Amino acid sequence: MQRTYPIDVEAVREDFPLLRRRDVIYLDNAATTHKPRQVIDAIREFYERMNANVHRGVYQLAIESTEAYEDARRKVMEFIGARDRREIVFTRNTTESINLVANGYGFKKLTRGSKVVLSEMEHHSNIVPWQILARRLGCKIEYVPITDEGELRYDLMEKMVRDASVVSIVHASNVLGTINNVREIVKLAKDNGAVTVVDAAQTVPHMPVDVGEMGVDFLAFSGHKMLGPMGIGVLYGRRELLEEMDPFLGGGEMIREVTLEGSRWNEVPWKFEAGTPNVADAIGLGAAIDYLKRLGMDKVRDHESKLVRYALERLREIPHLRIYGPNDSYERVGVLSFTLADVHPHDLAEHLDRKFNIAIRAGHHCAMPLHSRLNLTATSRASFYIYNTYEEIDKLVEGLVSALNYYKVI
Ligand code: 7TS
Repeated sequence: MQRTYPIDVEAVREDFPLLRRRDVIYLDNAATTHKPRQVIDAIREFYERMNANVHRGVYQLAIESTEAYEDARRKVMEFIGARDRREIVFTRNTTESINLVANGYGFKKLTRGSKVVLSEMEHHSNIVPWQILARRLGCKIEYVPITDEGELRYDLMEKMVRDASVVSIVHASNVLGTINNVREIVKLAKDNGAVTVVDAAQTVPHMPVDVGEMGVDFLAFSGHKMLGPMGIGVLYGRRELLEEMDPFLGGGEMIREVTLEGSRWNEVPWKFEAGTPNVADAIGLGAAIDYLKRLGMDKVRDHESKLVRYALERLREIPHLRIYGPNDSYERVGVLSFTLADVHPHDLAEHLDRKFNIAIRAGHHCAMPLHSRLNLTATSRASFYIYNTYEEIDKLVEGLVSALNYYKVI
C-alpha cells in the first residue's frame, strides 16, 4: 500500500507543542485530542487582551469579549451546516448536551409509557440520561440490537421506531468505529413522528457533518475531541424545539425578567446558558474549527481512512489478535478496538506505554452494554487523528508482537 498522506502531516505535527516536547505515540484520540498552538494562543489571547464577562458590560472589553464569544458560535454554526446561530447552545461536552435534551425536552414532552429508542452501541452518555428520565417519568427504553460484525440491525428499526417519542443514536461508535446511517434513521424516525438526537462526538471532529442534510433535530459533540479545549461542548437543536423546551439550569444570563413571584426566560440559545459561560474555551473551539477548515474536513476524513485501512491490514497479520467492528475502512472512523489472545487489555496498554511510549486506551470505553453484547469485559483501542502516521502504526504492530512474546502467547 502506498504510504501517502492527503495532508501535510509533518507541518501539522509542528503545530502541536505537546507532540514536539513529549516522546509519545498518541493513539487515544477518541478520548481526547491534543491542541495546536493556534488554539492555545487563542485562549491565551483572550485572557491577556480581552477577559471580561459577556452580555452585560457596556465598556469596550466587554463588548469585544461578547463579540468573540458570539463569533465562536457563528463558526460552530457554519461548521455543521446550521443556518441560525441561535440553534447552537454551548455546553461543557457531549454528555451535558444530551442531558440537556433529556431534561429540557424529555421532561417537558414525554410521559409515562413514552418510548425512547437507543442502540446497543451507545456510549454511557447516551444511555444514562435517558435511564434517569425513564425512572422519573416511567418511560420505556428500547435498544436497537447490533449484528456480530458491529452494525445496527436496520431490519428491526422500522418496527422499533413506530411508536417512539425519541430516537437517539450514536453517529459513529467509539468502540467499533462503525459509522451509522443516521440519515436513514432520522428519516425513519421522523416519518413516525419521533424526535431525533444524534451523538456526533466521534464524527464532527473527523468528517464533514451537515445537520441540514441529516435532517436531525438535536446533535451533540465535544470541543476537546476536535483539537479544542476541554470544558466546551455543543448542542445543536432545531429552533422550534429549543423554543419549546424548558431550561435545564436556572440563574443569571438565562432570564429576561425576574420578580419575587417568578421569572421569564431569555431567548434561545441563552436560555440554556445559565451563569458565566466558558468564553475562553468557546473561542478556543472557534480556533480549532478554523484549523480543521484550513485542512479541509474531506482531507481529514481521507487521512484517517488511509491510516485505519493500513492499521487493519497490519494488525490482521498479528496472530491471536481479534479486531471488532466493520471490516471495511470506509464504514469506520479511525477507531480500532481489539483483543490480543487472553492478555488483559490493561496489561497490554501498560506494556505498550512502558516499552514503546505508545498511548492507547484499555477498558470498556464507557460502553459497558456493548462489551456485554460482545461477551467481553474490556478491549484495547487505538484511535487516530490528523497528526498520526504510518510509522506510528508500524510501531504499534511492533509493540503488539512484543507483547505476544512478553506474555508468552507465542
Ligand atoms: N459519545 C461518544 C460516542 C463518545 O465517544 C464520548 C466520549 C462521549 C459521548 C462523551 O463525551 P464527553 O466529552 O462528554 O466525555 N468518549 C470517550 C472515549 O471513547 N474515551 O474517553 C471518552
